[in-house]
Amino acid sequence: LSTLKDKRIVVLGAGLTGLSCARYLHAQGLSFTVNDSREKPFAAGQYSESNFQQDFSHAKLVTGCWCQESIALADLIIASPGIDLHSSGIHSWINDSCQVIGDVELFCQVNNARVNPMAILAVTGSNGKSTVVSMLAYLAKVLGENAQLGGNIGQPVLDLLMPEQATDMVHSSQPDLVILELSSFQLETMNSMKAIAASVLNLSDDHLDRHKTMANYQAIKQRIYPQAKIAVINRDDQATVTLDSSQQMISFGSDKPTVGNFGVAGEAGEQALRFGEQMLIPLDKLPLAGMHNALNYLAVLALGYSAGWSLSAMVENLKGFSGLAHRCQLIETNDDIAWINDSKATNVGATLAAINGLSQTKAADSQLILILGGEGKGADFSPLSKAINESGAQVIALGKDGSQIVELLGGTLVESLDDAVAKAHELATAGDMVLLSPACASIDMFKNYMERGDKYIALVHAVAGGA
Ligand code: UMA
Ligand code: ADP
Repeated sequence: LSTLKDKRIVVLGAGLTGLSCARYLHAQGLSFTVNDSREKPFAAGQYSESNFQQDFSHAKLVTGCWCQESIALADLIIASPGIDLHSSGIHSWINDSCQVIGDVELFCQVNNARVNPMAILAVTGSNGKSTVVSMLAYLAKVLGENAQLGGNIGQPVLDLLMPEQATDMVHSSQPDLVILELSSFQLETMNSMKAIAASVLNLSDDHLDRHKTMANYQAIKQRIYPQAKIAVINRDDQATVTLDSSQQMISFGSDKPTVGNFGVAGEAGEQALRFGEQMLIPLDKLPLAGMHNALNYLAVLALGYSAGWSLSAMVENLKGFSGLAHRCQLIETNDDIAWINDSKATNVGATLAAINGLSQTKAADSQLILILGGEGKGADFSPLSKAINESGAQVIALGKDGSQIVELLGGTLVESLDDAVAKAHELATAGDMVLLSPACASIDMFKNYMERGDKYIALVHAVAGGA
């Protein structure tokens, strides 16, 4: 890090990422500026400007606008992933010799320079990232690996380099292996990762408000492969295949696998995960339902296998991971209606997976009531129409893009989540399923998808009883 000494460093954003950068740079004895364009960047009650100055005595904090002077003079800019340098107008101020990176790129550069770099397994994709990395972390723990999660899942990676600085007290020692969840925003500024294996799980329309075209979004996701030894690709989704045909590859998919690859085989109702000819475990013995979760299990096995973990030990322990909250989660109620919270379905691909996966689990003569809507991030909702027609789902839509959804897919437009649950309660009878799987981000009405999911659970309990 001697190369950072005397450099003018600017950290853009003072959220989770920006503060982790500040902690790291401060621990190295470096001076830097943190610039956040919002008047009050810190969540009320959690942190304050005076805390900032106390914690980071050599740092300058600029809030309320982008600081053109600092940005124009910077030698190194560490940008938080949520900041779009192009649409914020910052880009034109950056001088030609300035390096622009993100926190994960800085982490990789520092890690590569260590005597014993931490090994990395990296996962990206439009959907299933958090499920896959959490399952990997669960297996790593059971198998006795010294591994930790980092990245987009909510654990800024730089904190993993200095466990003694971590605010959450979880990281008491440095891991040997980091399981990285990477967003397209993070991959945009990365090129130094040296992962054992990496996967683009799948690709569907998301974040096009920032990336503009699917081709651009796909190219950014594909940046993960040249930064990994083994590419773990999804045979069902051509867009996930590495462009370097000479790269070592392991594939997974919903069809029968060839030798050395992962897949699914067997008659309907008797399907099982497979590794080549080897039957691993029947799907109905696994807690997470739906073909999308079968693919998630296979991706986990392929990544763990790439890291040299025992296949039989992984398979034996798959049942112990019961999934994450807000992903196709059944709410306990006192009525005979299956109320499902899939608030994390913030894009069309996730909602399609929920409709296709869950409609198989309900009785044929029962109805599916689907709550959609929120901030659509520029997505095209028309791919939902086939699944909605085939499942006979009745749509209730809300939020910023609710009217666009009703215009395209039919259904009832409501004002709020309260109204959506009230309407669903009015329509549903015993045996039916009510699925909140919005295909949209929540930020037009809620702080985040967790707040939306928690509110839904509370509203459901109010009308249907239960915990
Ligand atoms: N900011 C500005 N001006 C702007 C926009 C933002 O100053 O125009 C400031 C905000 O005031 C705030 C800071 O930037 O202080 C926030 O930066 P950020 O949006 O990058 O968020 P962080 O808190 O640093 O969290 C980021 C990821 N957020 C995004 O990519 C939007 C988190 O992923 C991630 O967990 C965290 O780093 C740790 O790595 C969240 C996410 O929504 C979960 N990710 C997207 C997704 O999963 O779809 C990509
Ligand atoms: P991410 O971290 O990529 O957002 P999550 O595991 O949090 O992924 O799941 C987000 C949403 O995507 C949930 O609604 C979940 O049910 C759905 N999902 C999970 N895995 C897949 C998959 N392989 N394909 C499509 N949708 C999926």
